[in-house]
Amino acid sequence: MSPTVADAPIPFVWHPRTRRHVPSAEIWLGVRTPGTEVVERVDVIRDALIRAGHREVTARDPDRHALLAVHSPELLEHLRTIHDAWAVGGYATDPGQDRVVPYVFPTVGMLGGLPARRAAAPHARAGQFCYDTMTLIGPGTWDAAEAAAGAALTAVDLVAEAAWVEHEAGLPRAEGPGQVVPGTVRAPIAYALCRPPGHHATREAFGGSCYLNNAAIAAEALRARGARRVAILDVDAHHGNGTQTIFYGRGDVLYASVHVDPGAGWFPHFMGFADETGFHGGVGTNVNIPLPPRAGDDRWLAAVEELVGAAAAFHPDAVVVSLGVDAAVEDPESPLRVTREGIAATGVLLGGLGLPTVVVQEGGYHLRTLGALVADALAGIAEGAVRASRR
Ligand code: SP5
Ligand code: ZN
Repeated sequence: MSPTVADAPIPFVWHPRTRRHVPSAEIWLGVRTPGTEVVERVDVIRDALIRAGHREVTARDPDRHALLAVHSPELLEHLRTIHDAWAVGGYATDPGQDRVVPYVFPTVGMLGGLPARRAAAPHARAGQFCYDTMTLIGPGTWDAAEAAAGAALTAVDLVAEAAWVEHEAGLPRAEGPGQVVPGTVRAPIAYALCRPPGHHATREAFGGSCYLNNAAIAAEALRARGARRVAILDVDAHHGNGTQTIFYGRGDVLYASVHVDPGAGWFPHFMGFADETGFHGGVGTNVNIPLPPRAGDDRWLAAVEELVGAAAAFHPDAVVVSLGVDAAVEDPESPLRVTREGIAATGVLLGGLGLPTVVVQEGGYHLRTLGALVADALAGIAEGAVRASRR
């Protein structure tokens, strides 16, 4: 299977501001290690997509209510202001740390049932909203996170508007301007080159190299555009604990993920198990398929098929794909062993749903292959959508 995109280009959205986030390091077990979610990631992906003939679109700014649909005002305020407070606090010279790094975490175990007060010291507030020590904040982090969310929202605009144009042409795709409903023609697809990624960010906390949950923001924006049910399919190598948490009690948004088994010792460690299936109004709308480390194409693609089956049975009006390509065998951040062909075939399966689809970039850290992997995944999605429209 080698899909080509010449006849099925996908608009891709980004903003140069996504380059302003320079993590510089991750504090790993107390040790300063090189950052993995680096600026060059956008450059190699962008180059590959331009070379593949896709059309570049500049992201708009996100509207505040679209961010508040997913995140608490306190988290947004923290992300927007904490680096300035850190700079004023002089931490860059004493103790010599220019990035915002937490040291104390107000866990449930610490508070014993009391609510966490807003800490006075910036170095304490750092641990109030961040749940790990790997996700640092620099001077451009908020700008980039905001731009990434804007990219996801612009991709939603493109998909919803394409759906309406098809409807105007007599094709049953949309009920009103910018509205999304299911139809019978090749589904519109748009890709958001989000950086930093988002699926580890919860309503009020961040971590795992993520700050704002771009996929969740896209899903809520699709709902605001008229999609009654949205399926989020997460093929990043890690479980998207943030996205799961945001929609865990919701029956209108399905979250379905394949990832390396947290029970085998992999991030995010505490979530992503198969028995997490949703609660309250969301019982049965959360699907986790953990795979053993070293799983390759066969197990991976069987799991993706299962996710796609769960999504089809959910009868969504639109789909959000959390597209990480860190399951690839070359990737330094995951032990999974999916080949380049396996990534392309993953795309074909996802596109085969034949629904309006917003693709959001998550992880993928092997710079030499990252661009090709994303381009192949998108080509696969386009190919799958074309095949679905002929069925
Ligand atoms: C979006 C995404 O793929 N986030 C991945 C976050 C998982 N990071 C786990 C890192 C575990 C320790 N890595 C050691 C390398 C330190 N530089
Ligand atoms: Zn990942």
